[in-house]
Amino acid sequence: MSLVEPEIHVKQCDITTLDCDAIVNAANKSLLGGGGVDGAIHRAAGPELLNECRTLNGCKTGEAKITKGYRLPAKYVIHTVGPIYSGSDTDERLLAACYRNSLDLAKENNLHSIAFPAISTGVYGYPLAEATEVAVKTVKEWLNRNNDYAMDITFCCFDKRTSDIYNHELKRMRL
Ligand code: AR6
Repeated sequence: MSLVEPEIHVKQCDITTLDCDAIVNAANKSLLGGGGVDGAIHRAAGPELLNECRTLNGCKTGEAKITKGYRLPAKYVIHTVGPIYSGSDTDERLLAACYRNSLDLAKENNLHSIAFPAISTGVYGYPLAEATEVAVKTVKEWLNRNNDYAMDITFCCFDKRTSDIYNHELKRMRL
């Protein structure tokens, strides 16, 4: 078993411009589009994405489903549904499940690069610092458990405040 060095990047950009195997969509349970990053992904991918999403019968909070990327530079879109922040213990469990299930799905499909937006931290109201801690911790745990599989991970941050918080958290976790 060969061990591979984990690759984690923080980029401040629009996720729809990223040319990786999969980008992750912070969707809602219908998987039929919405605002924020979901709206941007559907606009950039084109109407074929919505057509494929209609066949998926939605998605539960914390779970993930995969579609093709259509007109996006990314080959696939992994749609996951973050929790609507409630301040209860389930928030962290469900947010961690989004990252873990997205990574598991990417691996099942033999994908080796993935970009995540800051799931739940927009419309769904999850405080950014707390959500970042969950994202980084969960990704780190996943990489440790899958250290024989090459996976390049990008945290795609839409603004500087988000990328500063991610960089700070990665430093704190020594990644
Ligand atoms: N590229 C990267 N990140 C982005 C982009 C983009 N193009 N656009 C926004 N963000 P949100 P949520 C960031 O609200 O909180 C939708 O209507 C944004 O700045 O998109 O999980 C869905 O349909 C923030 O940091 O997702 C759901 O109903 C992060 O992406 C609901 O919103 C997440 O913000 C999901 O809410």
